[in-house]
Amino acid sequence: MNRLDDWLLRLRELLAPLFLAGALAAGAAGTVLVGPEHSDATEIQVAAFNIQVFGQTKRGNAEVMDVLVQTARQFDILAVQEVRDASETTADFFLDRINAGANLTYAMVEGPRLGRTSSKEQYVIYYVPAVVTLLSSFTLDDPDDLFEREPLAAVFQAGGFDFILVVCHIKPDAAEAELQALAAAVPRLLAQAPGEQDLVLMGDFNADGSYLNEDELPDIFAAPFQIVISDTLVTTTRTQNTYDRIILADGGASAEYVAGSAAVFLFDQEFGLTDPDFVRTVSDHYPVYANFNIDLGDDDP
Ligand SMILES: [Ca+2]
Ligand SMILES: [Ca+2]
Ligand SMILES: [Ca+2]
Ligand SMILES: [Ca+2]
Repeated sequence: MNRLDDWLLRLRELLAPLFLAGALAAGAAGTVLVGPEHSDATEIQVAAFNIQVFGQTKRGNAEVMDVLVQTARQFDILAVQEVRDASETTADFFLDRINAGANLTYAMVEGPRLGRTSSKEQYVIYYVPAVVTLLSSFTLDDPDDLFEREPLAAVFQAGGFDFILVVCHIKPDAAEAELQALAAAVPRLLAQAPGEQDLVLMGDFNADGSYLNEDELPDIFAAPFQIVISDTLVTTTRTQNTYDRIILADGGASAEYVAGSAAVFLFDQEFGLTDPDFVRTVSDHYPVYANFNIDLGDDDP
């Protein structure tokens, strides 16, 4: 690389946040955003994002970090999967970056490093305490080792909406078995928050393509489940698959769910990113999100 190229690259890195800010201000695509940067008192926006091998290498890429930070700030809650860092510093690093210059401060719930091999992954749920209160959190007990990465759950309250958020990164090669285990675990998840009826399951469920015939998903999550990220949506940057899902359990959260709000956050379109290689460097997944009313009053029994 010659000195001019080097200088241009550095300039681009320095200016990247400005371009992103401009794209945000312009509201590039048609997404209806109600997250903390968009101050909506009646709804919250809850997202899940597999940030593909999110560790020291990725966090060292300033342009990628700008996209991740600007993406996180769109949402009141962001459930991140695939934090992979043996030093366990990346979750804090990302939190510090999100909060540097944010309008509202974020906090986080961090799960343990999970996995059957030396390749471990962590779930980290980022949230805005001024909007949502964290009541409790736990990792699901997995005594029979049904999950490669057992789900992390967090009980949140926002206005009149209290709910259990469950994030899980389903193992691709065991998608059907792990999803059945997740559906079967719902009574145990609900039991951790007595009286709570609202359960939101979200994450990279690998629920499409060669890993799972998506026609089988409604069988695994039969009524009263509601699959709000539906089969035609594309949630990856490399394929046409619907790996990432949001599923509402027991119907309780359906009352607060804003009908039709579940969608994919196309960060490339939102931020005007046109280089597909760069987009894929950010992640092989897009975030998925859904909006919930918080001003309806608590309808739990
Ligand atoms: Ca396990
Ligand atoms: Ca509730
Ligand atoms: Ca699909
Ligand atoms: Ca409810």
